[in-house]
Amino acid sequence: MGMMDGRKGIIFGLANDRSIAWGIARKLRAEGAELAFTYLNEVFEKRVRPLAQSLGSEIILGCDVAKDADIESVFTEIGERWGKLDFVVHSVAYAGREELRQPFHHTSREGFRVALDVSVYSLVGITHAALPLMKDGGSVLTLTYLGAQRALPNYNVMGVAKAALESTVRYLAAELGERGVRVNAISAGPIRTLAASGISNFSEIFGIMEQRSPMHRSVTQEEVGKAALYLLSDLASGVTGEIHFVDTGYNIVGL
Ligand code: NAD
Ligand code: 0WE
Repeated sequence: MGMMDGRKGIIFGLANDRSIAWGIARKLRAEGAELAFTYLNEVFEKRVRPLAQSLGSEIILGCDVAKDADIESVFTEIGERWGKLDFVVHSVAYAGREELRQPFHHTSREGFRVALDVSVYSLVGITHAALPLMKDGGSVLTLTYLGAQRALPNYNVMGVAKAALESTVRYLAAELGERGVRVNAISAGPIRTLAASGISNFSEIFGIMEQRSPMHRSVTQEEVGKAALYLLSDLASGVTGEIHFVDTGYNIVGL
């Protein structure tokens, strides 16, 4: 008897077995959820398809979240195959490599636009498209980072995007509560994933987590998965609009 038996959901943002989305997917599947996955393009498809299949998934679709038509066709397909949807996991973010390297005041208009389009607007577009399928209510979850609330070195336009994402969570939650659709975010501590690779001072960031966080260690994909299970399941039936930190307590300390 799983906590998610009979529940169907779609996960955006699986890239490989280090993705936060993978930690979430495994937990949801272990509790009986039926999962659909999307991947960005053929490069990602090669990794995503076998992972998704290993969790018994049959719906594995391409979707560039910067394209309205892609989002639309994903939910048309889900509608035809499942006819309903219980949850959505949005685990997608992107900013141009340059924007995370240069000083923040160098951010280009196009770099700003792309970061907010892919990392923030996508949650609006996806939630809108999912709504008609969430007939018995539903739960939407996204991933954010402390850089939304504090100015952190190099996070730059992604911090601005995450601030907008957290606000988007509140506006969606306020509006969709009466339809029984909850919208929340997990603010995860730093985790070594594809999106974290190529960030020059990542080892330093890990060292700081180990030194300064109340639990003196970093978080794991599995720990984010467990919190996601809570927010996506009936356990969190009274929780919406929340930014829930899963960061070994780092956000609460000052020094
Ligand atoms: P990841 O690289 O495994 O996942 C990011 C995903 O975004 C990839 O699957 C990529 O294909 C997808 N993506 C990028 N542009 C896209 C587009 N246009 N259309 C569709 N998909 C697109 O890395 P991750 O660390 O698991 O990131 C997942 C989420 O977690 C992101 O929102 C990230 O900001 C957030 N997060 C990460 C950390 C961390 O330290 N790794 C901490 C807090 C929050
Ligand atoms: O949200 C993120 C990463 C998001 C991300 C990462 C990349 C790297 C590759 C978005 N876009 C890109 N574009 C690329 O070209 N995190 C929370 C992980 C992260 O990223 C940082 C961090 C941390 C932590 C960037 C600078 C400083 C710290």
